[in-house]
Amino acid sequence: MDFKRRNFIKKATLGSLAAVIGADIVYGDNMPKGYNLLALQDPDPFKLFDKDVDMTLLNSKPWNMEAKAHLLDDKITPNKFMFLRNNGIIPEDINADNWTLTLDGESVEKTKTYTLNELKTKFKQYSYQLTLECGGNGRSEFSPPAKGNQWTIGAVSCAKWTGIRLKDVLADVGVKDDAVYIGYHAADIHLSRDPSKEPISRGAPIAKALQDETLLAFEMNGEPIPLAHGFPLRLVAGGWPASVSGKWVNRISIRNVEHDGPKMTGSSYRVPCKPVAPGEKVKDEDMCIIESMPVKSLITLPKSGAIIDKGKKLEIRGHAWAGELEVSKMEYSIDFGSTWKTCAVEKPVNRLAWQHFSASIAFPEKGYYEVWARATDSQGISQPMLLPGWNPKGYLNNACHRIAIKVA
Ligand SMILES: Nc1nc2c(c(=O)[nH]1)N[C@H]1C(S)=C(S)[C@@H](COP(=O)(O)O)O[C@H]1N2
Ligand SMILES: [Mo]
Repeated sequence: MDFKRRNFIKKATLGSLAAVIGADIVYGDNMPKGYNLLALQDPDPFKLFDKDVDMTLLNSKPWNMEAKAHLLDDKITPNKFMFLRNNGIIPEDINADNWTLTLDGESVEKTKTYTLNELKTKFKQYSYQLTLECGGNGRSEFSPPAKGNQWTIGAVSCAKWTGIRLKDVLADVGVKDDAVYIGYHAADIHLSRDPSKEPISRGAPIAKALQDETLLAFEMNGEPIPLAHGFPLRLVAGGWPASVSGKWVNRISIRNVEHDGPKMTGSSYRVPCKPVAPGEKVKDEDMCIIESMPVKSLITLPKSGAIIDKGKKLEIRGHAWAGELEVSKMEYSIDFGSTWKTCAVEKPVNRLAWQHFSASIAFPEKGYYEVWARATDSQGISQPMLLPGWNPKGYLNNACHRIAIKVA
């Protein structure tokens, strides 16, 4: 509960509490001093968003939640294990029946508005499994620390998205030759509730917007997108920071300049163009926009802390992804990175989907071990064993994932 509300309750009279709740508090005189009425407590976010109770709540204003590694074991991430990242307040009264999408901007041939139904019927539909990772995933490990949600490893998902190609809609409205960027606008509400402010409005270069897999999606895992994940219409641009994938999208601007909406400028979703020392101040003009996400992987089975019997092999599995690229090699180490052995790694089901790996590990004797996993992308770049380069906002931590194992 925030301070404002706590103070309010401390000072509140029974009459004012009743006014907030909308009913008399019949035995109100018996309430223990300072007691917080259930009706005034935050709603249960796990129930509210259909999330598994093992998910970790990072923030309630706005709602931010992440998964633990072992919860991400499914090949296709179900809603209950999908991280939730909001910059503002989830839109309150969405009516899909009168939802529209407007295409505008300096570089649109002619501003045009489509109803959701028009989009669904006029354009061909496609389904892709797309990896969405928050640019700040892994932020909690940086030192000196970076402000913002302290994501550990769980701000990544790979659901199956169904919708229409943004490129088909762009072709239908007509894009002028000078177009360089698209920027999304959405229906969520700024934390200040000032209607003139947007919580976030990011975008991508035209080349990314024109990729086959860049969707305007209306379904996730075969069902309407859950409200918190962008119902009824969401931009999905796999392989890039998930902040590019605008939820509750109602307008897309075709820009003749780099899009300049909130969280697109300054230091948001940017890293120093050249490496800097930890803690160094970096000028905004020396920060570059994050595009394709770096190579990364996650061991999703077993759960860290597993115990196995001596002489038994440990079966591990997980996923690996590499932004716009493919993962070409997957390895594990049980000796803190001194030697590495190969894991089997599958091809992605489609471009920009994560890939599955597995291995069967033999341990030489009883004791404590850590299994470290390391992916290498198709350009030969591997995950760093521990932390990658420090950056002021704590983005792009793609360090090797590690689990603890005891052989007993
Ligand atoms: N309209 C809108 N779109 C948004 C956001 C938001 O706050 N509002 N957050 C972005 C960020 S920073 C991330 S990481 C992803 C999170 O997607 P998810 O909540 O569906 O997992 O949505 C992106 N799209
Ligand atoms: Mo994000």
